[in-house]
Amino acid sequence: MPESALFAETALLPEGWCHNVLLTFDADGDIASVDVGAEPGDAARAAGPLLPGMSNLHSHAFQRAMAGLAERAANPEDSFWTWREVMYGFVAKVTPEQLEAIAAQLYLEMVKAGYTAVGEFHYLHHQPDGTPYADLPEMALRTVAAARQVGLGITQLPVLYGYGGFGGQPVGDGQKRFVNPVERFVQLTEKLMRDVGGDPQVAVGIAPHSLRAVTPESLSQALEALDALALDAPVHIHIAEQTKEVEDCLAWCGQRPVEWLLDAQPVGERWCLVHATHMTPEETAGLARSGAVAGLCPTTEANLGDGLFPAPDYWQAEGRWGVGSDSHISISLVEELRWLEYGQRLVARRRNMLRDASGHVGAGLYKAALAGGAQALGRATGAIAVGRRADVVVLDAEHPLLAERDGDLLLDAFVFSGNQSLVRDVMIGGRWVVEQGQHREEEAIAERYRAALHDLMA
Ligand code: NGQ
Ligand code: ZN
Repeated sequence: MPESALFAETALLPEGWCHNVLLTFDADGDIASVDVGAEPGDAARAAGPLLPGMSNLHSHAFQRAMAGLAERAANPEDSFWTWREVMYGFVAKVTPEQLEAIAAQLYLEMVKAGYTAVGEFHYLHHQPDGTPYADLPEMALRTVAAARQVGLGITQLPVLYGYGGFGGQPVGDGQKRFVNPVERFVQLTEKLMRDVGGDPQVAVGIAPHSLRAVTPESLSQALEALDALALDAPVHIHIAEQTKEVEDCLAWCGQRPVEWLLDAQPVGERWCLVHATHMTPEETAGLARSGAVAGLCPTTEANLGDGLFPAPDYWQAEGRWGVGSDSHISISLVEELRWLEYGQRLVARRRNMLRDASGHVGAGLYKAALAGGAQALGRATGAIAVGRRADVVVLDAEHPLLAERDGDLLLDAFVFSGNQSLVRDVMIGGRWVVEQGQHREEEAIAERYRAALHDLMA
């Protein structure tokens, strides 16, 4: 049952930390009113400080099931590209039932970490031999079913994948489950939109996989088709993650990936450029100016040896950004945020680098990622305010780590010292999804995940 009201002694609102906050919700799970300095009346009471829930803007759900399988040295030249071969071997076998079981376990871990929405960058479309399923968006719908089971908000981003490298190179065997001609990709997206339409917990955008996997023509065609369906739907793309990708792009067109995209497409607020690791100062400034979101995935970028995002320049230019757990080597919101800062500290040999006007680094990171994540996923989330989704996180006020911490200091402690989860309760769309650190279907979801892994690893 959805709650109709919630009272919190302290809550992070857009104007800052406020006391005695009473929220009411409508039947769809949107926030209908916010009153500060209110009486609780008979509203449910939050057991600790209330935060807006975080968006996880970049996920490949199936990869959760291979976390740890690519950490064994096989070749002195192990790299992103050899990891990708391991990943292709793994993805070759996953069935629709297994994908749903893996995604449910993953999304359960996400809500327990304090994520209240996910952007599922989904390219595992077809059967192992590349034949489409009878229902084109079968696999995409499995991730939606998993999100619904857990109660997580989802922006499904079906991926356009057509080629194996810049300039329209043919795909390899490991990529055949991903491939659609543009026309069939548009059919898949349309069918998906129709099947999930009207559910406030679900949105649909599109994701051209990368400049390696599309041509300028197919990219433009897909964007035109999306415009005909939904003008403001999100568009996500992997970009400039690896130096080899930058070199190959230069060899193909004489421009760098971010430079090319900013020139070729009207990159703006509906866009999310995932990674954007390798940029010149001009590209960094251009991306910030565009109003698009940089989709940063620090634990995956570290795990895959991508390089370091030029965060100091991007912060200087007031660029927008959010975080994603991407390959799911870690499902820890605080780890994503703190590694963004730690990467910079290790290189610059300084401290407190990615700061905002408040000077509170943890709090500043949390607030910026809230705004950027919500923008990238195209749903009304990311703030405790009228008209936004009732997606909130209650921190564990009784935890010793949070003793004598409040306001932005509380967020600094959450981000930098939380390893055991400091998330107590999570409400999504007005429904309690996590209570006292537990999800109602935890056991059943884990059991189904173990069974899927047993079959997959056989
Ligand atoms: C992916 N993941 O699509 O899962 C990619 C690897 C590629 C990341 N880039 C494959 N982290 O980029 O070709
Ligand atoms: Zn990715």
